Amino acid sequence: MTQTEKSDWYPMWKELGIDIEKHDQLLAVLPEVFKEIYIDSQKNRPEAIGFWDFVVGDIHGIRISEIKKAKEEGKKIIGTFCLYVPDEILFALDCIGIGLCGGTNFSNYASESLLPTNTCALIKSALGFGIGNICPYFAMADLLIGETTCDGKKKAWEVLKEYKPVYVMETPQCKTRLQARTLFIQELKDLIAKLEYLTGKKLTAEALKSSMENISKKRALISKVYESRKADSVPISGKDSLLVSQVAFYDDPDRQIEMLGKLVDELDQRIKQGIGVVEKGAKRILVSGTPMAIPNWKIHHIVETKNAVIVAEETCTGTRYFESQYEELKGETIDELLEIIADRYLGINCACFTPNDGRKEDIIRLAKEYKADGVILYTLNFCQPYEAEAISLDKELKKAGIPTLLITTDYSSEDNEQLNTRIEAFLEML
Ligand code: BJ8
Repeated sequence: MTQTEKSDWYPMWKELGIDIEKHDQLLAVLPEVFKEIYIDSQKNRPEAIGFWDFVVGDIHGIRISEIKKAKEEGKKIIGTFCLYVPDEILFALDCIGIGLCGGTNFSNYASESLLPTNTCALIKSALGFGIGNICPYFAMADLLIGETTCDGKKKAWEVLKEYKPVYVMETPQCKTRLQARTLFIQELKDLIAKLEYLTGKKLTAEALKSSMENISKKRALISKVYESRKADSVPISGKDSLLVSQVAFYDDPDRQIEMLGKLVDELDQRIKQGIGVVEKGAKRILVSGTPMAIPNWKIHHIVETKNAVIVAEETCTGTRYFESQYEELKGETIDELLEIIADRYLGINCACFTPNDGRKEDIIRLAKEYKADGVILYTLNFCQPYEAEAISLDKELKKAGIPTLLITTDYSSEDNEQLNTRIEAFLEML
């Protein structure tokens, strides 16, 4: 992928069955939004971030053409919607895994009549993109893998299966139980069997181990980007860091490793030279809650236009994506490696589990590590697991002496005024 290449992607989109009129409308809005949020309102960004600007600028172009080529060469394309579907297994079987969560209400028109009104924005958006034929990644997918996390998603898979082959992995509900681990390992084995059938390939321990090492390398580099945000002054904005995580869900892992390496080197240099994106002493915010898929930059944008900076996200597009790294990979057989994978994933504290006390501990630890002045508990409307946890976390964090602000919102801009006022008041009080 080169940053100077410009191509006409229309023939490819037509071949994929994309609704060109709607897609044009989408692509007419996205660059403007990106320019306003990322280019015009930020200064002193790291140079290496230019790669991520380019990726968003060509969001349905080069990467789609790469995937299309890989598909023509026999690779299978797998769409996923949750961290709990292990990328390392997909790539070990020579598949390409693509995160398909949606972050805009642009696509809701296509899913509204198929879902109850009280469905969260992320599900409405993701389904709308697929069903409305406006997402080439979805169009390209040979298989969608769902999971049994929240109720909204469980029912979404039943709708989606009318449009694409869907396979549902069962994720345990009480993940600390001994049998949860056994169940999850069995689910991983069933997933492997499903993918082996789809690809006609047999998983080997060597391929699995090498894929685990590769994905782990990518996660470790994202973790280093986050590590740099502990500095004062912060060398990269919350908006840019969020973009880095969002792109990691669908870009080629090897290219990510290369580009993240360059970014991390630059961030190290910036810290040594004292170069930051905000003044020293600017208010530092930790955001915790539901994932933020592209182009959901709403809260970050509001916070960071107020001389404050988001220093970390306790979300699945944040620390939950890369924390709990594999220690030294000791396993040699598939069974041993699957145990390591299961232990890593069952260490992720998503609100869909009960009990989920680990999340409170994570937030308190992260607030300390990133020297956050306050925490924004961010939830999408109608997301019961995260809304419920936000209420109890609010009390617990206050008890621990950490100021909090509870925000429940969606992808529209209708509440922007109100959020502006509330966030401003919160920052003033810190
Ligand atoms: S591991 S957070 S990616 S389930 S916002 S769809 S929970 S109603 S996205 Fe998630 Fe996996 Fe958990 Fe992470 Fe449901 Fe809530 Fe909507 Fe959500």
